[in-house]
Amino acid sequence: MSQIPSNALAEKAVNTIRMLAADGVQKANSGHPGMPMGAADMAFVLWSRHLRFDPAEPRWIDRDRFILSAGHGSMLLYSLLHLAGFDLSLDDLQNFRQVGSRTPGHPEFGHTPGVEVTSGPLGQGFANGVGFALGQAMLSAQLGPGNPVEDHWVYAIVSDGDLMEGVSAEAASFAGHNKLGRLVYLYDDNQITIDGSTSLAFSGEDVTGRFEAYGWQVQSVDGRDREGISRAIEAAKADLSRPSLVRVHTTIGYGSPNKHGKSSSHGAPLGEEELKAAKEFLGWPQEPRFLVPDDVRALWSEVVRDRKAEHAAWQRRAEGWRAANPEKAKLLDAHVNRTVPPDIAARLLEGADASDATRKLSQAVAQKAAALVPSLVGGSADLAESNLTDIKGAGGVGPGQYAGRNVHYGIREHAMGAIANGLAFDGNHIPFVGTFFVFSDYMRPPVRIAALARLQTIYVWTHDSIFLGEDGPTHQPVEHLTALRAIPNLHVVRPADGVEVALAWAHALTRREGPTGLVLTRQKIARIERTAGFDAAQVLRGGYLVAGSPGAKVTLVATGSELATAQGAAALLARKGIATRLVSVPCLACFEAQPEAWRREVIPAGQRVAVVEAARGIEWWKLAGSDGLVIGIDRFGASAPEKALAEEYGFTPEKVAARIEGWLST
Ligand SMILES: Cc1ncc(C[n+]2csc(CCOP(=O)(O)OP(=O)(O)O)c2C)c(N)n1
Repeated sequence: MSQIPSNALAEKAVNTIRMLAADGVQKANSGHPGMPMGAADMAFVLWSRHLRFDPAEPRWIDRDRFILSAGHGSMLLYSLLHLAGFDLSLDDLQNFRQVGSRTPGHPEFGHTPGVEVTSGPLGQGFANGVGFALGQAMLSAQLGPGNPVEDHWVYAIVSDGDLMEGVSAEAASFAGHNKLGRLVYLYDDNQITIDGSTSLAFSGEDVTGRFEAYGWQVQSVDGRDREGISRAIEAAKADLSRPSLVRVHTTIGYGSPNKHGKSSSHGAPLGEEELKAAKEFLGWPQEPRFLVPDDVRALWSEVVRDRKAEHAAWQRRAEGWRAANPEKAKLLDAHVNRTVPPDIAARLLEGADASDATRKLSQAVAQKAAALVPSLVGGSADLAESNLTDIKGAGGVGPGQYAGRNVHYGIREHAMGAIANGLAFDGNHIPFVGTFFVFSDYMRPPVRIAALARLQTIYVWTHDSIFLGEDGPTHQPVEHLTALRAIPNLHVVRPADGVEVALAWAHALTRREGPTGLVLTRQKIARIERTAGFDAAQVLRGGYLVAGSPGAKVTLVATGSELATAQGAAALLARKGIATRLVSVPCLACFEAQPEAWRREVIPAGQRVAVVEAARGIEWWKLAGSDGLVIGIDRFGASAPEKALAEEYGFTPEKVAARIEGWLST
């Protein structure tokens, strides 16, 4: 541990953070100075005295994780990363919020070394941290005592906004239940949000009581009391049986004589005059801007030198552990590399040529996948029985029991998505999480972040259409395929049978640059008959020809359960002398990413195209074209048996064939 700096030097180091943030926001003429200025003391204490890191190896597996959940305070994080020697220069800080800079408005994972999560949508980072702690506990339990990931902590700075968002409540409840004691969250309790005082909307709430009731340890400390903050962090770590929240009472915009304690310092530059006044107030030179005094630089070099020594000591221990535990070392590597066998598609395809409810087919494939991919961990929001997500024989995760591979997220879809993202950000697991497709709405914010941050998160969304039946329109997705397909970099895959399900899983397991949603039926699907010579690899292209009459001028496109319906319709049309080609498009985004030659082979020019999908269908018009037909659904579903709904909504082979015949005759 480095020498604790004198009070004067510590004060200077804290002011360095404040002024880097204020200068950065001023230069960009945009951003949030108040939070960094108010939280600079706690950030300095945490980073200089407690946080374990090595700037030369930002992904060191036993580093402490630091999450800035209040991502709008990004200049705080960028200043810390710069001072702590990460690959982020003063030039980068000066380019805050500019085109192509490494210092975007809110932290973006994969964009800036040392940024652990993409944060900004309040509450997400809070829940991501829970995923990090869960991942640490699970991997550590698999590896046994003395392992090389045993000893790290998950720290976060969270704000009023984070704690008001429901997702943090879900995640806190989950963390308390599961006794994730390696979480240490510092709450920037400044009682100010954008609209003004928290008394406008957050007054009567007993945050301490609420978190204690969740099973957290809660402490309170003054935000300028650096020793007190440090002691609180020690006390949080001393209680391994509970996560910890340290309420740090701060003043937003501290140092700005006219804006401190006010929402005016939250989200706008201080302004030249006020910046000048703040520098005067803090005894800081007016020029140069972005000043890092030499003694502050020296302080940080000392901190970094000590941290590197800790890393080196860890490396020696880890090598010893590897030598003594070769099998466990392999397991660790399989997690860290998220190893997937190169022939995964072929392995999952073995015996997969079956027809059934696609959720059931998925269950069978997931068992095989879990045996082949040690880092795969499952879970569901209390619907494991319906989503069929359990990894059989692998055991559940619960309080103090982390060696299982099935996470019980409870009925907390939003936090489930964000916790899964935490696992994926951390990178040592491939998480898959299940719920009813209609409730993908409840987890949409983390799905969007997963797509943006290029995370390998897998969603098992079952009960994928009105054909789930009697539960009725509250449970019947209609617009969800369209809504999710609108998210860039999310692959929505709606397979039709065992072959497509196996390849959908293979795709999800090998796709490292973004999330995949598997959209699966509750009901059984009739067998799909493919033309001889079918090559399973074609499924991975997102769209392929299932069957076709030579010379046909009409192509029927369908997905999931409607592929069998369209196949039935094609047979009826053939009897009337109307030849068709049948195309399956289990993944529209994958198909659209194919070279034009493939797309043209699947849907040749000059074809009339009819798409059949029991959903909103808006996105299919690009394939159908202006003389095409989209047989979809433009109203909500209804509570009735599946077969009655198929009649009512026009999704029997007969009704589909009749629609197509009518369309062709116009
Ligand atoms: C989900 C979400 N809703 C709204 C916002 C817009 N927003 C950014 S900061 C903020 C509130 C700021 O209050 P607080 O969290 O206390 O931060 P501080 O004022 O202390 O900087 C809001 C509403 C957001 N980033 N995320």
